[in-house]
Amino acid sequence: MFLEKINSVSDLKKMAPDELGDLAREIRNYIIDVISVNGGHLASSLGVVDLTIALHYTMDTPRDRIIWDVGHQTYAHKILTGRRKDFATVRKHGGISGFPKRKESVYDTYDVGHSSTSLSLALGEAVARDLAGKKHKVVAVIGDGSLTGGMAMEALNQIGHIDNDLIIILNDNEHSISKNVGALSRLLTKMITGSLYNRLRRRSMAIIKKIPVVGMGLYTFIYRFFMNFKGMITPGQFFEDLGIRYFGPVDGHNIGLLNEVLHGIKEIESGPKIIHVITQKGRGYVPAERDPARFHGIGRFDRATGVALGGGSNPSYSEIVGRTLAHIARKDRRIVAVTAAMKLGTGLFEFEKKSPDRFFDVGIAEQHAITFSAAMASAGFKPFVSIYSTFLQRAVDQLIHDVGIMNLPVRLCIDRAGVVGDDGETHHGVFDIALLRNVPNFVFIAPSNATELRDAIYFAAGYDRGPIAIRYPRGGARSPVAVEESGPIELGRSKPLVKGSDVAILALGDMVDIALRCSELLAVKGVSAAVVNIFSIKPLDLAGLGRIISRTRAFVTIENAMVSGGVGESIVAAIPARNREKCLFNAGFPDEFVAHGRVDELFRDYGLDAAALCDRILKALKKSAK
Ligand SMILES: Cc1ncc(C[n+]2csc(CCOP(=O)(O)OP(=O)(O)O)c2C)c(N)n1
Repeated sequence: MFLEKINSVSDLKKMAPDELGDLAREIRNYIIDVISVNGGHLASSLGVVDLTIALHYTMDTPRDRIIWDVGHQTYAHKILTGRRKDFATVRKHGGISGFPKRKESVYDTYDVGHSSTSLSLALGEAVARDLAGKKHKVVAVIGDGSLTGGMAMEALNQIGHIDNDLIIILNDNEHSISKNVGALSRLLTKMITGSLYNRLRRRSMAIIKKIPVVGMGLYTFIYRFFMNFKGMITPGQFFEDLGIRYFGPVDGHNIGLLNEVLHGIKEIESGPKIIHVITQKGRGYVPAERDPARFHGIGRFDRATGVALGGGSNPSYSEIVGRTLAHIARKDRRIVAVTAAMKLGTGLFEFEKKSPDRFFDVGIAEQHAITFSAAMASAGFKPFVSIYSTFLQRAVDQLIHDVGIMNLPVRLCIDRAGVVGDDGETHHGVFDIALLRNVPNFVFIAPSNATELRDAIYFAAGYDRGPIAIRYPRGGARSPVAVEESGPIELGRSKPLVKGSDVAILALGDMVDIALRCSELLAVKGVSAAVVNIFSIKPLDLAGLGRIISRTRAFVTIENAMVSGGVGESIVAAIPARNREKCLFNAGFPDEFVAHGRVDELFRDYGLDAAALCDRILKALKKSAK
C-alpha cells in the first residue's frame, strides 16, 4: 500500500518512478470508494489521476503553480496535497469542497468551478511572475470541453501575442459533459487521429514495442525524435500558428512518459507551450468508462454495479421542461432549443431526439448561446435557452445588450435557481433575480411546482411580446405531471394559497412549500398566517400582494436567492409606506457566499426551513408588539 504513506507532496516525491502506477491504482480505488457514497465528479477525476501524479512528481509545487480549469477533476490533487484523510468528507456539509479552495490548501491556486478561466489566470500569473523577476513555472490544465469557452479563446489570443513562459496542458478526453461538440473539437480529434505525423509515430511506436527487451529508454528516445521532427508535419499547427509551441499527442495514462515530457518542457524557458495529453474519462472504473456522461457528476451509486442509488421516481424539473418543450415543439415548428454543453443536466436530450434539426448544443458558451438565440428570435423563431442560473451569470451583458434592449422574445429557462447543495459557492444560483430583475422589457416568473412550471413553458411558447425568464430549482418534482397544459397562467398575478390575519408569508418558487409548512407550525402556536405564492417576479402583482398585506398585521417574504436585489426587497420598495412598515423581514441569503452542503442543511443554516422560519416570525412578531 503506497497511498497510506502519502501525507504530502514530498512523500510522493520520495517514491520510485516504477511505483507510481500502483499509487495511481490505489488513488482511483479510493476516489471510487468515496464518491460512491458522497457523490461527485467521478469520471473527470478518474481520467486525470496519472496526469496529476506526474504533475506533482515533476513540478516544484506549490512554488510552481498548477491552475485547474473548472476544478471538478481535482480529487487526486487533493489526495496528494495533504488532504488524503479529509477526502472522505468531500462535498459534505462542513467537509472539504469538491472544487479547489484557497482556504483549504496552498496547492489550490484559485477558487474555481466555472469553466474556461485557467488560461487567463495562468497568463496573469506568468506576467506577474515576470514583472516581479521570479522564476517558477505556471501550468494551466484545461479540458477539451473547457477550451471551447469564449474566455479560453480570448486568453489564447493574448498568450500567443505576449509570449511569456507558460505551460498549458490540454487534457483531451473528447468529452465535455457529453461528447464534445463543435469545430474545435473536430480539429482536436484530427490532431489525434488524422495527421501524417501521428500515423508515422504510431506505426513506429508499435514496431518498437514489439521488439523484445526494449525499455522505456528507446521508446522515449524515438518519441523525442518525433517531437523534434514534428515542426514539418505537426498535428498542432493551429496552436503553432497562434504562437504556442505544440507537443503531443501524449498518452495521459503513461506516467513514465508524462514525467519525461514534463521534465523536458520545464527546461524550455521561453514562450507558451501546449502539451496535448490524451486521457480516458472514467479511466479505471468500467461503468464510468462505458458511460462517462452519466458519471460526470453523479449522486450515490452502488460501487459494484455503478447503478445510481437514491433519487425519487418523479422527474426532475429539468426533465419536465425538456419533455414539455419536446412535446410542444412537434406542433410548433418555430420552437428551437439551445443548451451550452448541458443537454443532460437541462433535460433537453429528449428534444434533441425528437427535433434534432432544431436542437443546438453550442458548447460551453453561455454568452454565445444568448446572442445566437437573440438573432433567431429576431428572425421569428422561438428560442428556448436552458442554462443553469450560476452559468447564466456569464451572459448578463448579452441578456441586456442583445436581448433586452431590442426586446427580443428569447425564452430563458433558468435551471438550478437557488442553492444547489454539494457543489457549493461557485454553483449556487442565488444571483439571477438581482441580476435580471432590473433589465427593462424582461418578464420574470418563478413557478412553485411542476404543474406551474409546465404551464409556464406553454405560456412562454405563446408569449411573443419580449424576453421571458422562468426560474426553477434543482431536483425532483413532488409528483409526476403530464406534458399537456392544464390552464393558461396569468402574468403579473400572485396566488393566495392560505388565508390568515396575523402575518402573511409571501413566498417565491420552491419556498412556497416551506411557507405552507411554516403556516401550519404557526397555527399550532396560535398565529394565523396567510401564504401567498408570489409567482411573478416581474411584473409584480402589487394590487394582489397589497390586498393581502393590508389585511394582515405583518408580513415576511421568502426566496431561494440573495436578499439584496431580490424579490422581497422589490415588493417592500414598491408598496405604500403604511404597508411597508408591516414588513418583519425579507428572508433569503445574506451578503456572503454560501458554502456546500445538502440543500436542507443550507436552509437550516440560514433560517430558511419551516421550523427556523416559524421561530423567526414568532420572535419578530413579539418584538413588533412591544
Ligand atoms: C461556464 C460553465 N458552464 C458550464 C459548466 C458545467 N461543466 C462543468 S464540467 C463541464 C465539462 C468540461 O469539459 P472538459 O473541460 O473537457 O473536462 P472533462 O470533464 O471532460 O474532464 C461543464 C460543461 C461550467 N462548469 N462552467
